[in-house]
Amino acid sequence: MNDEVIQSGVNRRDFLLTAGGLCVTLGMGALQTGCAQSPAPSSLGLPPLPYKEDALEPVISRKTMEFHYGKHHKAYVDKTAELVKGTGLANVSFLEIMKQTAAAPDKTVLFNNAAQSWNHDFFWKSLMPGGGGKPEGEMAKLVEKSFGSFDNFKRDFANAAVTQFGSGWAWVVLDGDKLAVVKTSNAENPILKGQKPLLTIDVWEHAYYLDYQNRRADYANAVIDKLLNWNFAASGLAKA
Ligand code: MN3
Repeated sequence: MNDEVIQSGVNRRDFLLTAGGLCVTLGMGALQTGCAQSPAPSSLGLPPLPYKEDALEPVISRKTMEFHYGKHHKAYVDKTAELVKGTGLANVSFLEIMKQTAAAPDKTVLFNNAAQSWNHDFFWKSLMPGGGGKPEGEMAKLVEKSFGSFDNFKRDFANAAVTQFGSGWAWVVLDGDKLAVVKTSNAENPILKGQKPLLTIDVWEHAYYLDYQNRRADYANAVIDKLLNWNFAASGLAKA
């Protein structure tokens, strides 16, 4: 299945039935005349991976990515879209759904799926082929100021990933004027505690079991050393 189909769920060559009547598209670049615009795309689709499924090998295998992105992440997105139908949340972002349902006991399933959708998109952006190493510039200064040294940071981040009991996430967040390492259970997200996520590592077993089995520490250290996207973290800092 190509990216276009994955993202939209609709192949452009298909006949599209819109609110305005039958609308025929003739392929890429064809003019659509005499037919209504397609419905505004929901903001709740599966975001594209920022790299190919095999791009993180050997740290994370293509097989893991096929399941993790193509099955797990997609299932959270699909379930969210299903659950918001007919509610006032059908056209808002995963982040907004997460915020609006976090304190609603009767919306736990929606919260879990929306938060997991957001968390996974953020996780893919937290990684890059050829990543890892030390950050530069402002981020390097902030790491030093917050943890004392880059080695201390690495130790703390790996430790959070390893000691999160059961399913969850390890995060690097901006908390006030310093960085902090925190961990959350299941779908929980530090945004809900007023912290700004800059990087994350998924420590649900589905994230590493095919490649590392029970060796979560090996997975966490390999991700930190070889995949962390410090440019993405810096872009989050710039927006803070
Ligand atoms: Mn996951």
